Amino acid sequence: MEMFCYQCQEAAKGTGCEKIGVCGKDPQLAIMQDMLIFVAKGVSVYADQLVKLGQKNEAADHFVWDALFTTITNANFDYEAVRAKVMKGFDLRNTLRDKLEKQEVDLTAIKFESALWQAKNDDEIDQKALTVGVLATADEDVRSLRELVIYGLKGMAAYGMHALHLGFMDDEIINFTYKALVAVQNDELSAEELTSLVLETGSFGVKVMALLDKAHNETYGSPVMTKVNLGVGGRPGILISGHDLKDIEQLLEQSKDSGVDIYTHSEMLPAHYYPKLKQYKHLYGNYGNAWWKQNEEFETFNGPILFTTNCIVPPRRSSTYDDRVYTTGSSGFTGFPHIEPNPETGKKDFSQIIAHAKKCKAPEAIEEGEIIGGFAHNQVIQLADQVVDAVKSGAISQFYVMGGCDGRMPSRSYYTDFAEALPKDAVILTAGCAKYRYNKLPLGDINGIPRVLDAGQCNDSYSLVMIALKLKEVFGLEDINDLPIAYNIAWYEQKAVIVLLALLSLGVKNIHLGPTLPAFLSPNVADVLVQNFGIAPIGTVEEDIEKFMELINA
Ligand code: SF4
Ligand code: SF3
Repeated sequence: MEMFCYQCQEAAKGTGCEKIGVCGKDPQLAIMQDMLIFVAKGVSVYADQLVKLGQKNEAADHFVWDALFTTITNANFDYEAVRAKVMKGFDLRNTLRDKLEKQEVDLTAIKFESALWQAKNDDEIDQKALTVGVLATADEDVRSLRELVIYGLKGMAAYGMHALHLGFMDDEIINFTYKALVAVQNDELSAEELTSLVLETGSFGVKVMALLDKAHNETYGSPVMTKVNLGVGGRPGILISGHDLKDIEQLLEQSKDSGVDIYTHSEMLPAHYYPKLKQYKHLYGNYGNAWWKQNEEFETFNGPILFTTNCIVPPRRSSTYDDRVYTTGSSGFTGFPHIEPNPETGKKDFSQIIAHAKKCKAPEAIEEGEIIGGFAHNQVIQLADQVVDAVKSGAISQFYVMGGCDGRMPSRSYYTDFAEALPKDAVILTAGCAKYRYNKLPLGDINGIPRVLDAGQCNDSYSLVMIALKLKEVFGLEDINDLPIAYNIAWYEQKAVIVLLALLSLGVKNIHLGPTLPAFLSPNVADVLVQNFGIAPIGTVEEDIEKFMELINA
């Protein structure tokens, strides 16, 4: 075994990648990512001590969230960049320890390896990295619970970083991140204690999504119903992918008089729904589909592409676009130029990408027409009367929350078939790139309400919860599970893990999860989720619709 990773839905053979990642991550990179998590745990040990003394450390906040975010599936494939972060982390960890020692804090009880291990030379880092991964925890149930927490924290960190880029921070969330990263190293915690840590992680997932929702809404206005062009214009374009709205804002501002159009890709589509972003006339449309089709779609785009976060797919050898891809934030890929913010102003300079675009041909059309979205909580609550009337009259009989991630497994055609097979009086509530499986289908509307209501990015699953809570209030129900809403979630990477844990912490039951259950759930941990929350794998479309109908009518 040259590496071991089982954090995403495409884990090899449904158990884990051992030779090379299905995502393209090679063993050298995989092992260095394990080391980055190890050092983030070490930094957290001392940052947690500082929190107990009431002392905030912004360098630790940024480092730990960035380390978690960097290791999310398909975010960063740049070995040297990851290694540089590891080195920076060890320095930071030692600085934090010195800081505590200077205050004469007794650190003798700290025995965690991540907090104490020191490299004598650079080679030792690579040697040590081989021993600190997932399999360092021998017991499969403890490993499963620890990793479930860590993957939730990765998703939480990603959302936290986006909020932080907009100047929004909640110390409670970062302090929990430290506490949890210490707890997953503690051999004295029982399985019950780790299980409650999993649920606590979910409750902080709700908090971080609420924080990001506030950051987006207060900075860019609340999303409104918007039609987004799928076609192309005659000017050169820049395609921007990922989730970071601060990045697209800066790109739009810097390119507004440049003769270049900006197109969104995959999870950046919801940028069109925000009033302050949609006012830029050169925010032209959305190009392509979910992340996994990028190998083909980037060829025909013709212009430069900017990744602000996951999901990057390594270009094929025959690719003709690999010299026009850029990364920023926690994302990276060896050979792609990486745009760093100015250390003093925090601003990013995208002029290199804009100049690059001017030399390129306009994109080639791969689709035409429009799609509609922008149904985040404020917009839906404005339509509440219309929605409630439709439910009361029986025009809408049920809602299906189908948020999450898309992926390349052929079995994901299930989600397209499921959307098509739903009764015509059912409405789909979606968020995340999972939507690309059905957001272009001609599913029509019910009394003017589209049958696919897209709230936005995966973090906007928070909006779906707000909508459910509003309906619960309007209908005077005690329990969110009494609503005619079923949850059929698609997952791929760790942001979907925090979304799932957030839903569980809110008491949502009977979620169907697919296209496969996570490899990191041991049989016993999976059983706890089944027994306590009714989590189930997907089956066939017909069986599942029947099961959901029974639940809704119960
Ligand atoms: Fe395999 Fe997924 Fe890990 Fe990549 S992220 S190595 S595909 S389990
Ligand atoms: Fe998609 Fe990668 Fe998860 Fe934000 S872009 S949802 S998979």
